[in-house]
Amino acid sequence: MSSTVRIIGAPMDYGANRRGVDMGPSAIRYAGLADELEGTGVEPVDAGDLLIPRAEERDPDATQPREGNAKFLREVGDVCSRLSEEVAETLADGAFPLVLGGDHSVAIGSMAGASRTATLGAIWFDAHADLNTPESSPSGNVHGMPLAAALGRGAFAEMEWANAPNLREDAIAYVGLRSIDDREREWVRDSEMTAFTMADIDERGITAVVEDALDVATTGTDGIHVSLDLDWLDPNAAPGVGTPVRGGVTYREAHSALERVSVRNADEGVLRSMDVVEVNPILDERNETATLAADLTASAFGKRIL
Ligand code: EXY
Ligand code: MN
Ligand code: MN
Ligand code: MN
Repeated sequence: MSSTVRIIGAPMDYGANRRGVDMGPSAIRYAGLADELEGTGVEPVDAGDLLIPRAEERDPDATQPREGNAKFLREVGDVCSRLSEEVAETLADGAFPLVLGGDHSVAIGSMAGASRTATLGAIWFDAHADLNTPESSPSGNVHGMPLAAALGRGAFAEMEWANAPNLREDAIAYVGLRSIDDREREWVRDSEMTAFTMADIDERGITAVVEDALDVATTGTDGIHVSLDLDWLDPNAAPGVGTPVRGGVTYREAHSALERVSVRNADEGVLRSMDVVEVNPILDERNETATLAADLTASAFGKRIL
């Protein structure tokens, strides 16, 4: 892994149903992300934020389902196309792209950029499956669709900007899944992806599950994308998210998971890109979810107690 970590802010909330997630990048920076990263020995370089017009400045009709059943899909496409360029350029420069969301639809851009010139696996730390298509989505919110977009499913098959060209479906692992729509359940079961639910974590422990997820994501790939949705954690630990789901991983389990990622990365250099998403400061308590996001990110880069 490169020792330069380029922080790319993507303050986008077009894909979420609750406003405020566009403040995520600022909140995570204020929580001390750069210092935390520096403490692990990497060199953080802040590339600033992508310029993203507020939703109110865009077509008011876009708040209504459009293009199938997806709100603001054109706007998400514009942001993700630019983000994909940034990520690809960061990798070409020999640096590591760390994307701060924003709602989870930013991952469409992260993975498109990270898979341009390399075969990519992914670990999806999330309560949700994020596998809806514009056709299946119950909400029309694109943050419930990034994996379907990256894999070119449903209407996304026609949207080149959304597809992650060398993302391997059989190298995608969910960790901590616990909220899934009926169609998504069928699709996850029929897919080549591997799903570790909260029940697997209860039964086997977080360490064993994350090791298996790392095996899945690194097999047959050049590197992995880690997507960290803060609603993966239990709302007790991470209250500042738009779609909280009870029964998530604890504060300590989350640290342990990202520490496993960093150990494997130190041994094998497996990390290629990462995004940290869904932090909503309006819903947070004293910036604690953003602080946790910064801390967990540092854990992925090797932060240790001793
Ligand atoms: N499955 C639901 C939907 O598609 O509307 C909820 C998705 C929430 C997605 C959050 C960010 O991970
Ligand atoms: Mn450059
Ligand atoms: Mn998500
Ligand atoms: Mn989620």
